[in-house]
Amino acid sequence: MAISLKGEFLRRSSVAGTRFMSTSWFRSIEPAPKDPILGVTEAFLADQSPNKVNVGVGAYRDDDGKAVVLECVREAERRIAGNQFMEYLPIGGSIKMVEESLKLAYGDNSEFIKDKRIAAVQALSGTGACRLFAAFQQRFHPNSQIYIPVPTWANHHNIWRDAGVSMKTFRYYHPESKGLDFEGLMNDMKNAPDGSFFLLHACAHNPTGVDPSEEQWREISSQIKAKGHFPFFDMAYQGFASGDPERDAKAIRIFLEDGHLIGLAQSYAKNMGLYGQRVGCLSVLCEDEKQAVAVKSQLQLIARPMYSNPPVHGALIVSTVLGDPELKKLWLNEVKGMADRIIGMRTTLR
Ligand code: IK2
Repeated sequence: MAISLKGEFLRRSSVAGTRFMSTSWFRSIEPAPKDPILGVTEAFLADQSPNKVNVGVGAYRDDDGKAVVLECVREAERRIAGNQFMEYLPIGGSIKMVEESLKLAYGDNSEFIKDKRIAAVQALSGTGACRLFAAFQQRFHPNSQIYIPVPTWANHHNIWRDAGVSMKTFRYYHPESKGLDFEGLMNDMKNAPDGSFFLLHACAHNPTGVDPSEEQWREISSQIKAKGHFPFFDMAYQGFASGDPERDAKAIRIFLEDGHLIGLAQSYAKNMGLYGQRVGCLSVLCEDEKQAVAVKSQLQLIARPMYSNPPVHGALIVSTVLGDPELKKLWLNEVKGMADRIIGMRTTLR
């Protein structure tokens, strides 16, 4: 009934009130402010200066300022070419890509993978993984908050805000020492209500580049455990901090050793140079397999009306590279090459 009345209204208004309808819907909408990071890229593209440098979004460039496609990715592309698979992936994405992602983060021989305790889905890169987790948090812990470091990647604010999760902050960077405000961080964790959600950058903290030492991670892990907080790791740069993805997963491994349940966002934008392919993974370590099955099914339920299922091509590249020992070895060399060059350039600049 309601539908037919609406149809009747639209039919009449299309005769008498077309002008009214077509001009009124969006009249009160003001232009949105430009994104502080991607807005710089827009300004960069519009600028005619031959000497321009883009200091906005972090994307790796070679000595000529050119975008880089990794050799392992080129080879994976050659192998994928002619692959006729263009159908929809399942809602949770490529099983092979997800398996390889879990090995990278949790360890090749992780007991949690063997015990099927990890609920994991392919995500729309790191941003999509964070957004999916934020929606999951909002759905199952609607009164919870997320504590985010000061400062953090600007988009974290938008992600949790748009998911309807309220945010609090914890101290992270100490401007005077240009290092970690470890005392402030520990105090803020201690003073947060028990059972709060904490967002942690697993390595290569954006924007400061300041990471806790291994010893500090151990203390952070103990504090989080003592307070019953939930650690959610955003790992957008695995391999970029030290040149070795295993080493960069150290914080996660410490939390796993300490018996935490964790959430984790992974991205292949930077470490495989797959920026525009939007390929990543969201995982949640659960108490047992039954819980992991339930959590995964709920993540899929959230994803289905948002984007239905993730894109195929990037997932095929990742699973081809990480699933082949030779290509994986090449990738590890290339990651190290990029990380060493970044570290070297920063030292020179300083
Ligand atoms: N999390 C952090 C901490 C990041 O730095 C990024 C990447 N930032 O640069 C790209 C941007 O500003 O959009 C991400 C997550 C997510 O990156 P992606 O969604 O490209 O994997």
